[in-house]
Amino acid sequence: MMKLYWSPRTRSFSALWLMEETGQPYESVLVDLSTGAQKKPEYLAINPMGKVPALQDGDATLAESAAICAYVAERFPAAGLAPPPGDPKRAKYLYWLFFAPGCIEPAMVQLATKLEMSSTAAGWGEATRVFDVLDHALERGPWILGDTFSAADIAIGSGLNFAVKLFKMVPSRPSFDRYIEACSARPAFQRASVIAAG
Ligand SMILES: N[C@@H](CCC(=O)N[C@@H](CS)C(=O)NCC(=O)O)C(=O)O
Repeated sequence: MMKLYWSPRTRSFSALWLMEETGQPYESVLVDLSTGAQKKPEYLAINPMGKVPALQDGDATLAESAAICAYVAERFPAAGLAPPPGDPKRAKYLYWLFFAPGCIEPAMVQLATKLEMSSTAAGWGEATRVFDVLDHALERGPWILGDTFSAADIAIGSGLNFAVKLFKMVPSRPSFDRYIEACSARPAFQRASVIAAG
């Protein structure tokens, strides 16, 4: 059975939500960040970055929320969380799955910290443009691929929920509010929220 290492009120919510979407059994292992458990040698052997989430699947171990999304979506194809190779939607699926950690995440941190940075040097360019692009892509909805829900929505939706709704790091927009509402209405999201609340 897969082992998910996570901690409440962190980015590891996406991995909880993801596992709940698969309907597969998994063992949830709480990492107590307040005691520094994430920087202890036993945990660093799982994720040398000392961050949650991380996932163990037999001999396979990985971290990074978006990588976990990609891995689990492929591991359980019947859950329908990723358009398969050959499906024209796969290109945009991969694009948005990488856009989450590559552009949304750093843009969100940049807005929250008001860090000035050259948009040419920054791989995500201008933070406001990142959210303009996302806003435009979410206009049609309900999901980032249109009618198809995928693991990319878990990567993006949990980030937006965190940055827009919970921590107000990024100004809200009607498309973001609609999207967060659609994500939060999913039974798997709700089950994950109950687990995360302890
Ligand atoms: N890039 C990582 C970020 C993970 C991350 O930043 N986790 C934070 C919680 S939100 C953490 O574990 N912090 C503990 C620490 O830095 O000591 C991902 O997307 O999974």
